[in-house]
This record gives sequence, C-alpha cells and structure tokens, in this order.
Amino acid sequence: MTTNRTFTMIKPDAVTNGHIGNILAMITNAGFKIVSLKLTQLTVADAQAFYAVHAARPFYGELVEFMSSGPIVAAILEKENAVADFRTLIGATNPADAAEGTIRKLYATSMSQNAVHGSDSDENAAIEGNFHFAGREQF
Ligand code: DGI
Repeated sequence: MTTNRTFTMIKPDAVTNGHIGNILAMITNAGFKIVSLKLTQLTVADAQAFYAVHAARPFYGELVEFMSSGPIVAAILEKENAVADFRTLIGATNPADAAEGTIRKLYATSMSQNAVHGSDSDENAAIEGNFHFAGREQF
C-alpha cells in the first residue's frame, strides 16, 4: 500500500452547523495527516469551475449555489490508500444510504447538502488540491 493524498472540503452546511471540530477529529482519528488546511469561501465562479464535470446535470445550479453560499474548510489529507479510505469514512453521497458511523451519516442533512467532499481518484485529488492550495501551502 502506498501513501497518497486526497482532497476534502467541509461544506457550508456542516460549517454553519458547527461541525468543523468534530469532523476534523474524525478525520485525524481515522489516521489521516492534515498537510494543508484553510477556512475559505468559494465564489460562484470557483464553484462552477470545481464542479464543471457536473455542468450538464440537473442539480448543477443548486450545487453551485450551495457550495458558494458560505464558508468551507478545504484540506489535503495524507494516508495509505487515502482516496479510497476517505470515501469509506465519509459514506455514500446520499446520507440516507450512508453507513453508520460515517461522516455523512452523522452530519449530512440531505443529498445536496451532504457535509463533506472527498476526491474520487488520485488524479482528481491532485487537481482539486492544487485548485485550492499553492505549492508552499502543501506540506
Ligand atoms: O463524490 P460525491 O460528492 O459523493 O458525489 P458526486 O461527485 O457524484 O456529486 C457531487 C455532489 O453533487 C454531491 O456531493 C452532492 C451533489 N449531487 C450528486 N448527485 C446529486 C446531487 N445533488 C442532488 N440534489 N441530486 C443528485 O442526484
């Protein structure tokens, strides 16, 4: 197993609901090392660019509006098998389908406001991490 990196955002719903500390604790307790971290807010253009892959989907407008509606926490995480293990930790996209003990089961409020993002591949983890963090911010 090789050590690699993934990218996450704590989404505006979870930030607004006061879950930053609990979610970061779950992440570090699961063995992820935080190598980049910041509280920031996406502009509409940022959210459109970040989710460009979903531009043709019916939920795109709602997704962009939600993701730019308030502060987020952006982070790059490092661990063996980081991308897959983080997807397991966050649970299914729809919190109704998320396994017990996952971040989305605990903190998501709906399919569209589902508390956290996790990259779906090593390639996208690098693209998404570089979207949010300069090289000197990646430790
Ligand atoms: O990788 P995920 O975040 O689990 O899911 P994804 O990359 O397929 O979709 C990105 C986000 O878009 C997801 O976290 C929530 C939203 N989304 C995805 N599918 C739907 C959706 N929102 C609504 N309202 N309906 C959907 O079917």
